[in-house]
Amino acid sequence: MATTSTRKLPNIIITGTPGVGKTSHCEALAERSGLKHMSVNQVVKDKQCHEGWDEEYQSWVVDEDKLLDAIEDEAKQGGCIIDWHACDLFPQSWIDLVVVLRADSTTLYDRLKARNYPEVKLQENLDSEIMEVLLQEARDSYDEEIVIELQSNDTDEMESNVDRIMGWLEQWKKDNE
Ligand code: DAT
Repeated sequence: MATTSTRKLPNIIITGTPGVGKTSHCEALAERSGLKHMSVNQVVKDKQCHEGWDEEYQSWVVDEDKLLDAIEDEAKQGGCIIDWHACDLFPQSWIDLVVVLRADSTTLYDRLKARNYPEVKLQENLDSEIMEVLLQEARDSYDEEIVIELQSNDTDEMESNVDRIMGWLEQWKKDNE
């Protein structure tokens, strides 16, 4: 059962396939809202919440228990914008809004190619986006009314997404005064 009783500010997850625009959205949102951008990637690296480096995927193998321990205090305080390409590990009771960003395949392909992703990782991520894996994970893990899907193909969409989340935040503050 979710409870916001200990939080004066909400916690928001910004999730989606790598390259959809999570970091860009989190940075813009953090600047406008004053909430903290919690880059899980950075936490994993800084606090060593991993079991080593996966050469094939060129990424850390995350130790989820360590990660949750590392962010628990901050998350319980509230006011975090959690930036991560998975969302099912965070306890429901911590989370007030889950934003799943989406991008068209061609747009995503170009973004991942520009990052020099290994072919196997690029293809898996494109498949995952097409199959709506992250959207389904969000819907399976949280109440449907807190999960929103937003398109992130260009800057106009990003601006309107940030406006929309800011609107949601103002309403949350009023409702939780
Ligand atoms: P993620 O954190 O999901 O991996 P990102 O924020 O690093 O994604 O974005 C990847 C690249 O795509 C980066 O060069 C910024 C660009 N991008 C992302 N979303 C965008 C949008 N809505 N409009 C324009 N560029 C965008």
